[in-house]
Amino acid sequence: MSKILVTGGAGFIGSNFIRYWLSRHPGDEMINLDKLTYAGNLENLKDAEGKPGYRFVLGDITNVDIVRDLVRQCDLIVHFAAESHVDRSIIDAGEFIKTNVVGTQLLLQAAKDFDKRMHHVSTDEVYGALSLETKKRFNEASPFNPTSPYAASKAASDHLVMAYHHTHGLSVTISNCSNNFGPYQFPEKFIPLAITNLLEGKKVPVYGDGLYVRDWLYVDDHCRAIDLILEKGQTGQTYCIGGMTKSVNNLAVIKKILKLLGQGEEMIEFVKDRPGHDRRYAVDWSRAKKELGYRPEHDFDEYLKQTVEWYQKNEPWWQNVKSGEYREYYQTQYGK
Ligand code: NAD
Ligand code: TDX
Repeated sequence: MSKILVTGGAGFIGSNFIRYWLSRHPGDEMINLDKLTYAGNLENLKDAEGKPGYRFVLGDITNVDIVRDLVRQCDLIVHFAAESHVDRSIIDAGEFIKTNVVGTQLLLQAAKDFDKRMHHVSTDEVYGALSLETKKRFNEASPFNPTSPYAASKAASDHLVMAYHHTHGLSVTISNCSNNFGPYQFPEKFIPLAITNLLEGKKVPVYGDGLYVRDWLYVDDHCRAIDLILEKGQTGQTYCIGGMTKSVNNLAVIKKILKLLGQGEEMIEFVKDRPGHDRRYAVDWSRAKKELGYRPEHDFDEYLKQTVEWYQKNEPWWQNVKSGEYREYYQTQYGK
């Protein structure tokens, strides 16, 4: 039986991870430390509340006292908490540096002082962009070349994790995964933004020419990959985790969603491109396959359909999320 400190468990991937873990590892204890920023939502965890072994703590990973107190109490840290949206980091990167870099360092320091293991959840964006002309994929040996302030803050946090391992022998693992999709994803990210806009009768903003490629990973595949890393991963090792899509660009994703919702291409609105927009991400997950037995099991088209259905069935969830602070942000971005 383990006692796991999950940071950022009220966000998209963290809440799916807590649900995944509680159903597969009954008997384990989980403490969810989350600041509840605009992206954190306890509605994501209604089914976990009241389960034996689950406890929520409202707090900031940059608060050294809270971090040390909770790290001391647990066996293992699974670190999701982050500012996660590239567009926000382009507007102002301040919170990204505080949470993603300083917060990660405080967790590492506490893990070192209390001799705990830490798994750090990171992104393929640390490796920069691939071109459309090659078939190359990122792997664990790819050089870091982050291009957005978000990616730079995650790259800095990955370096810190490895530096604590190298210098102090801290027991760490890292997962660098591709774009996740699935239920409870905040509708500022492309897929849930597109679905919820269309359900509201609004157009979908497509940046630039729409020919940007992402390697879509269903969130449950990501949760299973983390489970495998915790079970079999080697300390000091990074694992690249990708999904089942071969090569699908944003326009193709939108067309699939439009078809699922029975709507036409007039709902696509080409808008100004994201500054510094990375053309393509693709992940080679062969190390995870070889060492952990990982392979993605959720087909993109099938789980895109299920994700669309989830947003159709859970309108009160996203209507609530799309109000307030998020609406103000959206209005300043798109003027509507
Ligand atoms: P999210 O934005 O949905 O959730 C982030 C959570 O962290 C929220 O609950 C928020 O309240 C919490 N948080 C933010 N700052 C905090 C702080 N200072 N203290 C405590 N809690 C804080 O993010 P997500 O999409 O679930 O991503 C989770 C992790 O996975 C992040 O580290 C992200 O970089 C990484 N990642 C995400 C994706 C993706 O496609 N979403 C892909 C690769 C890696
Ligand atoms: O309105 C939009 N229109 C659009 O064309 C939005 C929000 C996005 N896009 C494009 C930009 C990207 O090419 O869609 C693609 C996906 O965009 P995001 O959902 O913002 O994801 P991305 O920038 O690829 O980063 C995501 O994957 C890696 C997560 O947000 C990161 O947290 C993760 O590390």
